[in-house]
Amino acid sequence: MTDKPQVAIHRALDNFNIELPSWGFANTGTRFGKFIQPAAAVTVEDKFSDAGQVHALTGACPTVALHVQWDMPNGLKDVAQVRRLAEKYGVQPGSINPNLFQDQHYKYGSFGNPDPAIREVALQHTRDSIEIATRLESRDISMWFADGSNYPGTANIRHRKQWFEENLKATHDAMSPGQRLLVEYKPFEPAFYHTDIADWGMALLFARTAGPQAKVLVDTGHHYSAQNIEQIVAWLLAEDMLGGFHFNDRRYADDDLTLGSIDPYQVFRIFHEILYFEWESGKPSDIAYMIDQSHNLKGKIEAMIQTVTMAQMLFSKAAIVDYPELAKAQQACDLVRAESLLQDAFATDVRPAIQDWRDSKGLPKDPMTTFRQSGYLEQITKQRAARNSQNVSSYA
Ligand code: RM4
Ligand code: MN
Ligand code: MN
Repeated sequence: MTDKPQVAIHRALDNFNIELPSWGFANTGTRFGKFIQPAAAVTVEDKFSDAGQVHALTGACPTVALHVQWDMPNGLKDVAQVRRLAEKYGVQPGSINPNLFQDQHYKYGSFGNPDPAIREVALQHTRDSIEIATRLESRDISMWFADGSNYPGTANIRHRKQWFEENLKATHDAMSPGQRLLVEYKPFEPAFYHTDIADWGMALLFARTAGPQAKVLVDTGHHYSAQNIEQIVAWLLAEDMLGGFHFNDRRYADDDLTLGSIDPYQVFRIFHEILYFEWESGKPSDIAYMIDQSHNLKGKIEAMIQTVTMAQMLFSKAAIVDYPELAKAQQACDLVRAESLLQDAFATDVRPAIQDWRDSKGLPKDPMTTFRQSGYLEQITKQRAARNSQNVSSYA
């Protein structure tokens, strides 16, 4: 590798942070059941502790996303504790995720519920979440809705759209100037006929209606097979509407598999569109990179380390595409040359340069091996096994 790519990789990694999901450290499962891991996080303190480990080993995860109901069940009363944990474990609260899908009253929806009283409950929870974000100095309020319907004819799709617009505007009005509202979309699940925010176009329209601080959140798992996600990314960048990512990989649906485990080239192409945009426009993009994965079978901390190092690798590969040459080849319609420039970057072994970067930051060269040798997993397994053994779930 010449000097130039090495420099590009170091610069790219200096600017690349990725947020960890608190829920990725807890016991989760499929709808058919949970396989309990003795080392899984039980309390919010465990989650901060585990996230702190991943950050200490990778240097790339200074924040942890919080799901209000799971991590702060007492709402504002839990703020002081979360601040204390952030201080203790060296990871700050990141995006705040209101939970509008779990409580019994959301059976027929939250912002799209035909009952105005329930829409108001959902809005109030969202306002409380914004207040939590303010007190925790979190910038992003990240909204995912399970709203939708299961059978044709059972919901007034246009009315629901309007109710969403009203509540999203009210949400936007409740934010302070520095905050952002991230609107996530998903084509199906848990609703299987229609979902109120089913794709990026709907999320974009809602974000535009809500106000200037609203942007779209792209969860890579929330697309139909074969959909061109990097084109969506390029369009959102061009519209200045790309707010953040939830990264995970998929084979069939919203599988929440480890990033890059199925299709690393796709993640590379997404990063490429972002970095190409930055090079061409001369301005940095303002994107919250977040992980949205919860591993049911893999060890949770190991899976997170795997994810972060994979993200760093694919981001580094995207950072060494020869942009001036690519622009020339595209302009000249030299298809093979243009395509090869991407393929050459993707084929480059960037691991030595990444190890070098880690070394320069005083980080372990190989975070996974260091984690495995650290004894942390054995220690938490001992501490948490008894509490986790109480945790059982079944489908029916
Ligand atoms: C959803 C969506 C949300 C996440 C929940 C747990 O499918 O991806 O972002 O918060 O799962
Ligand atoms: Mn998500
Ligand atoms: Mn999802």
